Amino acid sequence: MNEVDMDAMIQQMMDQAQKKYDELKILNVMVLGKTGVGKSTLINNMFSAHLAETGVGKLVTKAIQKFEKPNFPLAIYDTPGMELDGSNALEQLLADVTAIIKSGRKSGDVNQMVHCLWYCIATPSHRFESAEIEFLRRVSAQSGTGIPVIVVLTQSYSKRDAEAMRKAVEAEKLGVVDVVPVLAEPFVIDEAFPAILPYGLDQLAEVTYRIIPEEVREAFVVVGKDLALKRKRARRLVATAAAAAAGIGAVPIPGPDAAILIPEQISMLAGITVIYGMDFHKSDVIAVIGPLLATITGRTIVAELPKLIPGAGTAAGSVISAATAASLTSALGETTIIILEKMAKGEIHPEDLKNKKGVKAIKKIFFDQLKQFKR
Ligand SMILES: Nc1nc2c(ncn2[C@@H]2O[C@H](COP(=O)(O)OP(=O)(O)OP(=O)(O)O)[C@@H](O)[C@H]2O)c(=O)[nH]1
Ligand SMILES: [Mg+2]
Repeated sequence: MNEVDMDAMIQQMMDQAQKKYDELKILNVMVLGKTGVGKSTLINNMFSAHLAETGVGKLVTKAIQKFEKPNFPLAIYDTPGMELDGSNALEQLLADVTAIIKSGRKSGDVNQMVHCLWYCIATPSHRFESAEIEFLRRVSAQSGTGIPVIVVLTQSYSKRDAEAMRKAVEAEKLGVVDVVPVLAEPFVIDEAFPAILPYGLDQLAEVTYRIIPEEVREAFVVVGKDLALKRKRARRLVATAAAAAAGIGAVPIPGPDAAILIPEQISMLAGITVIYGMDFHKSDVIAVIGPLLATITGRTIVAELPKLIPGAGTAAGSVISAATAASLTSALGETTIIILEKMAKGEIHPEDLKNKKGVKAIKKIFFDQLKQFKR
Protein backbone atom coordinates (compact mmCIF):
# COMPACT_ATOMS: atom_id res chain seq x y z
CA MET A 1 0.00 0.00 0.00
CA ASN A 2 1.43 3.38 -0.87
CA GLU A 3 1.63 6.53 1.24
CA VAL A 4 -1.49 8.07 -0.25
CA ASP A 5 -3.63 5.03 0.52
CA MET A 6 -2.33 5.02 4.07
CA ASP A 7 -3.28 8.64 4.52
CA ALA A 8 -6.74 8.01 3.11
CA MET A 9 -7.14 5.01 5.40
CA ILE A 10 -6.19 7.04 8.48
CA GLN A 11 -8.47 9.87 7.42
CA GLN A 12 -11.33 7.44 6.95
CA MET A 13 -10.69 6.03 10.41
CA MET A 14 -10.59 9.49 11.99
CA ASP A 15 -13.80 10.53 10.25
CA GLN A 16 -15.49 7.43 11.58
CA ALA A 17 -14.14 8.12 15.05
CA GLN A 18 -15.50 11.68 14.95
CA LYS A 19 -18.88 10.37 13.85
CA LYS A 20 -18.97 7.79 16.62
CA TYR A 21 -18.01 10.46 19.13
CA ASP A 22 -20.70 12.85 17.90
CA GLU A 23 -23.28 10.12 18.20
CA LEU A 24 -22.57 9.46 21.88
CA LYS A 25 -25.47 10.12 24.21
CA ILE A 26 -24.91 12.59 27.04
CA LEU A 27 -24.42 11.02 30.45
CA ASN A 28 -26.11 12.97 33.27
CA VAL A 29 -24.79 12.46 36.79
CA MET A 30 -26.12 14.27 39.82
CA VAL A 31 -23.53 14.78 42.57
CA LEU A 32 -24.95 15.87 45.90
CA GLY A 33 -23.57 16.36 49.37
CA LYS A 34 -22.81 19.07 51.85
CA THR A 35 -20.24 21.76 51.21
CA GLY A 36 -16.62 20.65 51.54
CA VAL A 37 -17.25 16.89 51.43
CA GLY A 38 -15.25 16.60 48.20
CA LYS A 39 -17.75 16.64 45.34
CA SER A 40 -15.59 18.75 43.02
CA THR A 41 -12.50 16.73 43.87
CA LEU A 42 -14.38 13.54 43.06
CA ILE A 43 -15.75 14.84 39.77
CA ASN A 44 -12.35 16.09 38.66
CA ASN A 45 -10.74 12.74 39.31
CA MET A 46 -13.46 10.60 37.80
CA PHE A 47 -13.79 12.44 34.50
CA SER A 48 -11.26 13.51 31.92
CA ALA A 49 -12.50 17.11 31.78
CA HIS A 50 -12.51 19.36 34.81
CA LEU A 51 -16.11 20.33 34.30
CA ALA A 52 -16.78 21.82 37.70
CA GLU A 53 -13.78 24.12 37.42
CA THR A 54 -13.65 25.16 33.82
CA GLY A 55 -17.16 24.50 32.56
CA VAL A 56 -19.79 27.12 32.91
CA GLY A 57 -22.32 26.12 35.53
CA LYS A 58 -25.91 27.00 34.85
CA LEU A 59 -28.16 27.54 37.84
CA VAL A 60 -31.04 25.14 37.31
CA THR A 61 -32.54 25.71 40.73
CA LYS A 62 -31.44 27.91 43.59
CA ALA A 63 -29.04 25.26 44.88
CA ILE A 64 -28.34 23.06 41.89
CA GLN A 65 -26.02 23.92 39.03
CA LYS A 66 -25.65 22.04 35.78
CA PHE A 67 -22.15 21.84 34.31
CA GLU A 68 -21.64 21.03 30.66
CA LYS A 69 -18.96 21.51 28.07
CA PRO A 70 -19.53 21.79 24.33
CA ASN A 71 -18.77 18.58 22.46
CA PHE A 72 -18.31 16.60 25.65
CA PRO A 73 -20.95 13.94 26.38
CA LEU A 74 -21.28 14.61 30.09
CA ALA A 75 -23.55 16.79 32.22
CA ILE A 76 -22.98 17.13 35.95
CA TYR A 77 -25.52 18.45 38.41
CA ASP A 78 -23.69 19.76 41.46
CA THR A 79 -24.67 21.64 44.60
CA PRO A 80 -21.64 23.84 45.34
CA GLY A 81 -21.68 25.23 48.85
CA MET A 82 -24.77 23.34 49.93
CA GLU A 83 -25.69 23.43 53.61
CA LEU A 84 -28.36 21.17 54.96
CA ASP A 85 -29.05 23.37 57.99
CA GLY A 86 -32.31 25.17 58.46
CA SER A 87 -35.69 23.64 58.78
CA ASN A 88 -36.72 23.60 55.15
CA ALA A 89 -33.30 23.13 53.49
CA LEU A 90 -33.94 19.44 53.10
CA GLU A 91 -37.45 19.83 51.75
CA GLN A 92 -36.19 22.42 49.28
CA LEU A 93 -33.37 20.17 48.05
CA LEU A 94 -35.76 17.26 47.66
CA ALA A 95 -38.16 19.40 45.69
CA ASP A 96 -35.36 20.69 43.44
CA VAL A 97 -33.91 17.24 42.81
CA THR A 98 -37.31 15.73 42.11
CA ALA A 99 -38.20 18.56 39.74
CA ILE A 100 -35.01 18.06 37.72
CA ILE A 101 -35.48 14.30 37.56
CA LYS A 102 -39.10 14.68 36.50
CA SER A 103 -38.46 17.28 33.85
CA GLY A 104 -35.69 15.12 32.38
CA ARG A 105 -37.98 12.16 32.23
CA LYS A 106 -40.79 14.20 30.75
CA SER A 107 -38.53 15.35 27.91
CA GLY A 108 -38.32 11.75 26.74
CA ASP A 109 -34.76 12.56 25.63
CA VAL A 110 -32.05 10.32 27.10
CA ASN A 111 -29.60 13.24 26.85
CA GLN A 112 -31.68 15.21 29.34
CA MET A 113 -32.43 12.48 31.85
CA VAL A 114 -30.59 12.02 35.14
CA HIS A 115 -28.94 8.59 34.96
CA CYS A 116 -27.54 8.22 38.43
CA LEU A 117 -26.98 10.09 41.66
CA TRP A 118 -23.83 10.07 43.76
CA TYR A 119 -24.57 11.21 47.29
CA CYS A 120 -21.32 12.19 49.00
CA ILE A 121 -20.66 11.92 52.72
CA ALA A 122 -17.24 12.74 54.12
CA THR A 123 -15.89 9.85 56.16
CA PRO A 124 -13.79 12.08 58.49
CA SER A 125 -16.94 13.91 59.58
CA HIS A 126 -18.00 10.72 61.38
CA ARG A 127 -21.50 11.99 60.93
CA PHE A 128 -24.41 10.81 58.93
CA GLU A 129 -27.08 13.33 59.71
CA SER A 130 -30.73 12.54 60.15
CA ALA A 131 -31.52 15.05 57.43
CA GLU A 132 -29.32 13.10 55.01
CA ILE A 133 -30.87 9.81 56.04
CA GLU A 134 -34.30 11.27 55.41
CA PHE A 135 -33.21 12.72 52.07
CA LEU A 136 -31.68 9.46 50.84
CA ARG A 137 -34.63 7.43 51.93
CA ARG A 138 -36.96 9.62 49.95
CA VAL A 139 -34.80 10.03 46.86
CA SER A 140 -33.54 6.48 46.44
CA ALA A 141 -34.98 4.23 43.81
CA GLN A 142 -37.36 2.32 46.02
CA SER A 143 -39.38 5.40 46.82
CA GLY A 144 -40.16 6.23 43.27
CA THR A 145 -37.72 8.70 41.71
CA GLY A 146 -36.41 5.65 39.88
CA ILE A 147 -32.87 7.03 39.87
CA PRO A 148 -30.17 4.68 41.16
CA VAL A 149 -28.35 6.25 44.10
CA ILE A 150 -24.79 5.42 45.16
CA VAL A 151 -23.53 6.71 48.48
CA VAL A 152 -19.90 7.79 48.06
CA LEU A 153 -17.87 7.99 51.26
CA THR A 154 -15.36 10.67 50.36
CA GLN A 155 -11.95 11.42 51.87
CA SER A 156 -11.77 7.86 53.21
CA TYR A 157 -8.08 7.94 54.07
CA SER A 158 -8.94 5.86 57.12
CA LYS A 159 -10.23 2.52 55.91
CA ARG A 160 -11.37 1.66 59.39
CA ASP A 161 -13.50 4.79 59.66
CA ALA A 162 -14.82 4.21 56.16
CA GLU A 163 -15.87 0.69 57.09
CA ALA A 164 -17.67 1.96 60.20
CA MET A 165 -19.41 4.62 58.13
CA ARG A 166 -20.38 2.09 55.47
CA LYS A 167 -21.96 -0.13 58.10
CA ALA A 168 -23.83 2.83 59.58
CA VAL A 169 -25.23 3.80 56.18
CA GLU A 170 -26.15 0.24 55.24
CA ALA A 171 -27.89 -0.28 58.57
CA GLU A 172 -30.39 2.40 57.57
CA LYS A 173 -31.62 0.25 54.65
CA LEU A 174 -32.10 3.25 52.40
CA GLY A 175 -32.60 1.42 49.13
CA VAL A 176 -29.35 2.74 47.68
CA VAL A 177 -27.47 0.65 45.13
CA ASP A 178 -24.16 0.61 46.97
CA VAL A 179 -21.96 2.42 49.48
CA VAL A 180 -18.47 3.04 48.08
CA PRO A 181 -15.55 4.47 50.07
CA VAL A 182 -13.09 6.51 48.01
CA LEU A 183 -10.03 8.62 48.39
CA ALA A 184 -9.96 10.67 45.20
CA GLU A 185 -6.60 12.35 45.73
CA PRO A 186 -3.53 11.43 47.77
CA PHE A 187 -3.87 12.38 51.40
CA VAL A 188 -0.82 14.00 52.92
CA ILE A 189 -0.62 14.02 56.72
CA ASP A 190 2.66 15.88 56.69
CA GLU A 191 6.01 15.62 54.97
CA ALA A 192 7.35 13.20 57.58
CA PHE A 193 4.92 10.47 56.48
CA PRO A 194 4.29 8.91 53.12
CA ALA A 195 1.08 10.10 51.46
CA ILE A 196 -1.95 7.84 51.59
CA LEU A 197 -2.69 6.78 48.04
CA PRO A 198 -6.05 7.23 46.33
CA TYR A 199 -8.35 4.23 45.99
CA GLY A 200 -11.94 3.33 45.31
CA LEU A 201 -12.48 5.33 42.12
CA ASP A 202 -12.30 2.10 40.11
CA GLN A 203 -15.00 0.55 42.25
CA LEU A 204 -17.21 3.61 41.90
CA ALA A 205 -16.70 3.48 38.13
CA GLU A 206 -17.59 -0.19 38.01
CA VAL A 207 -20.76 0.17 40.08
CA THR A 208 -21.84 3.23 38.12
CA TYR A 209 -21.25 1.49 34.79
CA ARG A 210 -23.44 -1.38 35.95
CA ILE A 211 -26.42 0.74 37.01
CA ILE A 212 -26.64 3.36 34.26
CA PRO A 213 -28.71 2.64 31.14
CA GLU A 214 -26.90 0.84 28.33
CA GLU A 215 -27.49 3.87 26.07
CA VAL A 216 -25.09 6.02 28.09
CA ARG A 217 -22.49 3.42 29.08
CA GLU A 218 -20.31 4.19 26.09
CA ALA A 219 -20.32 7.89 27.03
CA PHE A 220 -19.40 7.02 30.62
CA VAL A 221 -16.44 4.95 29.48
CA VAL A 222 -15.31 7.71 27.11
CA VAL A 223 -15.58 10.66 29.52
CA GLY A 224 -14.37 8.60 32.49
CA LYS A 225 -10.77 7.88 33.36
CA ASP A 226 -11.15 4.25 34.35
CA LEU A 227 -8.75 2.22 32.24
CA ALA A 228 -10.17 -1.17 33.20
CA LEU A 229 -13.57 -0.14 31.86
CA LYS A 230 -12.00 1.30 28.71
CA ARG A 231 -10.11 -1.93 28.11
CA LYS A 232 -13.19 -4.04 28.68
CA ARG A 233 -15.25 -1.96 26.28
CA ALA A 234 -12.46 -1.81 23.67
CA ARG A 235 -12.04 -5.58 23.78
CA ARG A 236 -15.67 -5.97 22.86
CA LEU A 237 -14.94 -4.10 19.64
CA VAL A 238 -11.92 -6.31 19.00
CA ALA A 239 -14.00 -9.46 19.48
CA THR A 240 -16.65 -8.18 17.07
CA ALA A 241 -14.11 -7.26 14.41
CA ALA A 242 -12.22 -10.55 14.83
CA ALA A 243 -15.46 -12.47 14.36
CA ALA A 244 -16.20 -10.45 11.24
CA ALA A 245 -12.72 -11.13 9.90
CA ALA A 246 -13.13 -14.84 10.58
CA GLY A 247 -16.46 -14.75 8.85
CA ILE A 248 -14.86 -13.39 5.74
CA GLY A 249 -12.11 -16.00 6.11
CA ALA A 250 -10.13 -16.95 3.04
CA VAL A 251 -8.78 -13.44 2.51
CA PRO A 252 -6.22 -13.42 -0.27
CA ILE A 253 -2.69 -12.97 1.00
CA PRO A 254 -1.81 -9.38 0.35
CA GLY A 255 0.43 -8.92 -2.60
CA PRO A 256 2.61 -5.81 -2.61
CA ASP A 257 -0.39 -3.68 -3.48
CA ALA A 258 -3.30 -5.51 -1.95
CA ALA A 259 -4.71 -4.68 1.45
CA ILE A 260 -5.79 -7.22 3.95
CA LEU A 261 -7.67 -4.49 5.76
CA ILE A 262 -11.38 -4.89 5.96
CA PRO A 263 -13.89 -2.17 6.91
CA GLU A 264 -14.56 -3.88 10.24
CA GLN A 265 -10.92 -3.39 11.23
CA ILE A 266 -11.06 0.32 10.41
CA SER A 267 -14.27 0.61 12.38
CA MET A 268 -12.68 -1.24 15.33
CA LEU A 269 -9.70 1.13 15.34
CA ALA A 270 -12.03 4.14 15.17
CA GLY A 271 -14.02 2.81 18.13
CA ILE A 272 -10.90 2.17 20.19
CA THR A 273 -9.54 5.68 19.61
CA VAL A 274 -12.87 7.15 20.73
CA ILE A 275 -12.80 5.09 23.93
CA TYR A 276 -9.30 6.30 24.81
CA GLY A 277 -9.97 9.96 24.02
CA MET A 278 -10.36 12.02 20.92
CA ASP A 279 -8.05 14.91 21.59
CA PHE A 280 -5.04 13.72 19.75
CA HIS A 281 -4.01 15.12 16.41
CA LYS A 282 -3.80 13.39 13.10
CA SER A 283 -0.04 13.17 13.31
CA ASP A 284 -0.41 11.31 16.62
CA VAL A 285 -2.96 8.93 15.16
CA ILE A 286 -0.59 8.28 12.28
CA ALA A 287 2.21 7.63 14.77
CA VAL A 288 0.19 4.96 16.57
CA ILE A 289 -1.84 3.40 13.80
CA GLY A 290 0.44 3.99 10.80
CA PRO A 291 3.06 1.35 11.63
CA LEU A 292 0.31 -1.15 12.38
CA LEU A 293 -1.47 -0.58 9.10
CA ALA A 294 1.86 -0.73 7.29
CA THR A 295 2.64 -4.02 8.98
CA ILE A 296 -0.67 -5.69 8.45
CA THR A 297 -0.82 -4.67 4.81
CA GLY A 298 2.86 -5.00 4.05
CA ARG A 299 5.14 -7.63 2.60
CA THR A 300 6.80 -8.77 5.82
CA ILE A 301 3.56 -10.14 7.16
CA VAL A 302 3.48 -12.56 4.22
CA ALA A 303 6.87 -13.88 5.17
CA GLU A 304 6.21 -13.81 8.90
CA LEU A 305 2.78 -15.39 9.04
CA PRO A 306 3.81 -19.00 8.34
CA LYS A 307 6.41 -18.75 11.12
CA LEU A 308 3.91 -17.33 13.56
CA ILE A 309 0.84 -19.21 12.61
CA PRO A 310 1.35 -22.73 11.31
CA GLY A 311 -0.84 -23.39 8.33
CA ALA A 312 -1.07 -19.75 7.37
CA GLY A 313 -0.55 -19.01 3.72
CA THR A 314 2.99 -19.38 2.50
CA ALA A 315 3.01 -17.40 -0.68
CA ALA A 316 1.37 -14.43 -2.27
CA GLY A 317 -1.67 -15.67 -4.08
CA SER A 318 -2.64 -18.18 -1.42
CA VAL A 319 -5.28 -17.39 1.17
CA ILE A 320 -5.46 -16.60 4.85
CA SER A 321 -7.67 -18.89 6.87
CA ALA A 322 -10.54 -17.64 8.97
CA ALA A 323 -8.52 -18.28 12.14
CA THR A 324 -5.55 -16.33 10.83
CA ALA A 325 -7.71 -13.41 9.76
CA ALA A 326 -9.20 -13.34 13.26
CA SER A 327 -5.75 -13.51 14.87
CA LEU A 328 -4.44 -10.64 12.79
CA THR A 329 -7.46 -8.55 13.70
CA SER A 330 -7.17 -9.36 17.39
CA ALA A 331 -3.46 -8.51 17.39
CA LEU A 332 -4.20 -5.23 15.61
CA GLY A 333 -6.83 -4.31 18.19
CA GLU A 334 -4.88 -5.46 21.26
CA THR A 335 -1.76 -3.60 20.16
CA THR A 336 -3.74 -0.41 19.73
CA ILE A 337 -5.25 -0.87 23.20
CA ILE A 338 -1.83 -1.47 24.75
CA ILE A 339 -0.35 1.67 23.19
CA LEU A 340 -3.29 3.96 23.97
CA GLU A 341 -3.37 2.68 27.54
CA LYS A 342 0.31 3.47 27.97
CA MET A 343 -0.40 6.94 26.61
CA ALA A 344 -3.31 7.43 28.99
CA LYS A 345 -1.00 6.54 31.88
CA GLY A 346 1.60 8.97 30.58
CA GLU A 347 4.13 6.15 30.10
CA ILE A 348 4.64 7.03 26.47
CA HIS A 349 4.08 10.14 24.42
CA PRO A 350 3.05 10.22 20.75
CA GLU A 351 6.36 11.93 19.99
CA ASP A 352 8.20 8.82 21.21
CA LEU A 353 6.59 6.85 18.40
CA LYS A 354 7.46 9.19 15.57
CA ASN A 355 10.86 7.72 14.86
CA LYS A 356 12.42 4.40 13.85
CA LYS A 357 12.71 3.21 17.42
CA GLY A 358 9.05 3.94 18.03
CA VAL A 359 7.94 2.14 14.90
CA LYS A 360 10.04 -0.86 15.87
CA ALA A 361 8.53 -0.91 19.35
CA ILE A 362 5.00 -0.86 17.94
CA LYS A 363 5.78 -3.70 15.54
CA LYS A 364 7.29 -5.72 18.35
CA ILE A 365 4.12 -5.39 20.42
CA PHE A 366 2.08 -6.41 17.40
CA PHE A 367 4.10 -9.55 16.68
CA ASP A 368 4.16 -10.49 20.37
CA GLN A 369 0.39 -10.22 20.38
CA LEU A 370 0.14 -12.23 17.18
CA LYS A 371 2.12 -15.05 18.77
CA GLN A 372 -0.39 -15.13 21.60
CA PHE A 373 -3.26 -15.58 19.19
CA LYS A 374 -1.46 -18.36 17.37
CA ARG A 375 -3.52 -21.45 17.25
N1 LIG B 1 -6.35 14.72 49.97
C1 LIG B 1 -7.63 14.78 49.63
N2 LIG B 1 -8.34 15.89 49.86
C2 LIG B 1 -9.63 15.93 49.49
C3 LIG B 1 -10.26 14.82 48.88
N3 LIG B 1 -11.54 15.16 48.63
C4 LIG B 1 -11.69 16.42 49.09
N4 LIG B 1 -10.55 16.89 49.59
C5 LIG B 1 -10.31 18.24 50.13
O1 LIG B 1 -11.46 18.72 50.77
C6 LIG B 1 -11.70 20.07 50.44
C7 LIG B 1 -13.09 20.26 49.87
O2 LIG B 1 -13.19 19.55 48.65
P1 LIG B 1 -14.14 19.98 47.46
O3 LIG B 1 -13.99 18.96 46.41
O4 LIG B 1 -13.93 21.38 47.08
O5 LIG B 1 -15.57 19.88 48.17
P2 LIG B 1 -17.01 20.19 47.54
O6 LIG B 1 -17.91 19.13 48.03
O7 LIG B 1 -16.91 20.37 46.09
O8 LIG B 1 -17.38 21.55 48.26
P3 LIG B 1 -18.41 22.69 47.75
O9 LIG B 1 -18.11 22.98 46.32
O10 LIG B 1 -18.16 23.83 48.67
O11 LIG B 1 -19.79 22.16 47.95
C8 LIG B 1 -10.60 20.50 49.49
O12 LIG B 1 -9.60 21.15 50.22
C9 LIG B 1 -10.07 19.19 48.96
O13 LIG B 1 -8.72 19.27 48.64
C10 LIG B 1 -9.46 13.65 48.64
O14 LIG B 1 -9.92 12.63 48.10
N5 LIG B 1 -8.17 13.68 49.04
MG1 LIG C 1 -17.44 21.95 44.77
